[in-house]
Amino acid sequence: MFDGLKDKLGKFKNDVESEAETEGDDDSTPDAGSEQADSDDGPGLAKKAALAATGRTIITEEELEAPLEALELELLAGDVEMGVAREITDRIREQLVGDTRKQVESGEQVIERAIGDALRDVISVGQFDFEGRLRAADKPVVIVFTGVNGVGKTTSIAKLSRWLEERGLSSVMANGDTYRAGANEQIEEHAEALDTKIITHQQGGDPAAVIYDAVEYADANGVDVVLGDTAGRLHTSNDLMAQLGKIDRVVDPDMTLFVDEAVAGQDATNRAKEFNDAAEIDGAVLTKADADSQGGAAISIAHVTGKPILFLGTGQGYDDLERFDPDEIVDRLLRDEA
Ligand SMILES: Nc1nc2c(ncn2[C@@H]2O[C@H](COP(=O)(O)OP(=O)(O)OP(=O)(O)O)[C@@H](O)[C@H]2O)c(=O)[nH]1
Ligand SMILES: [Mg+2]
Repeated sequence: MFDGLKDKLGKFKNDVESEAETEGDDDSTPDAGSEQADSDDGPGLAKKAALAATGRTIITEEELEAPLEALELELLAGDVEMGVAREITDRIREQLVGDTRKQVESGEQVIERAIGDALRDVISVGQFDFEGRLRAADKPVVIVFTGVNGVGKTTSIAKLSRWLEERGLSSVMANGDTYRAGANEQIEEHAEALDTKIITHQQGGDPAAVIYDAVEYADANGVDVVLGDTAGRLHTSNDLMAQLGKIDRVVDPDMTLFVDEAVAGQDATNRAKEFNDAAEIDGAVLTKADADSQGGAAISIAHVTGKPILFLGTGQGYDDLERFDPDEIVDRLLRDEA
């Protein structure tokens, strides 16, 4: 997961190092040859950064310019949204240039922390305690899932039903996808496998009505959470997008979660924005992260929409759902082993 992105960040660290060494060559040479070998190159940026940590020297903007520009291009090539790539490099620059630090740490640590802080700031926008919010809310909590075709909405609902059950919260699924032939059978299969109650209407029915029925069922039976599926639709289809607005008004869900696949990269980021405009979302589920090396959508969606990524889909099984934890993601991206 996100291995390509990880490589890019590793490359940036190396670039900063070699850039600093080249800069070092331009300096007037210290007492020729009498010192240890590494003094020939002048202090590497890692060393400078370490000195910066003690407040003794500072990293200059010039030294960072080329590596940061390369990083920005790499991020863009990795489908990170333009504003987000800029934000990340700006933050790294801000943190590294001219900063004086009290704690003693290695230069590599200083650089790594600057990258980590920049990423964390960008991807943790809007994060909230999903489970805590569910527990605190009046029951049933109604969650509606939106997104384009085939991205994993129905699968994510099934996974979330399992996730909730493991935490002692009961759920009922509602098949608001009254559009696609076979949608009822598909979700019924999941419901059976998971032993979860499912409410369906016949094909062509009103999606809002199905979800509404499920809310009544949950009310009457003390079920904690209603998981409302919707038909996949293109964000460019005005009618279908307007229908989402109608579901929103009729059902008045506690949460609307936008689902998209990580592999869609920049497209997923753009669609998140469009769906948020049609029926305001509270967060996103990013599926197929197991197949995505770029990480562009994972890095961009929260910053662009102001709404957090709440879950990652990491496979086709019911247990392949992870809470999106910004700290853990950043750790994973900066960890050294391959
Ligand atoms: N590898 C992988 N596959 C996934 C993941 N989530 C869903 N899928 C697969 O993606 C395909 C589509 O999933 P669905 O849940 O049917 O997608 P949908 O958004 O409900 O599709 P429509 O209802 O047609 O719009 C299925 O084959 C799923 O098994 C994931 O996290 N990883
Ligand atoms: Mg579906």
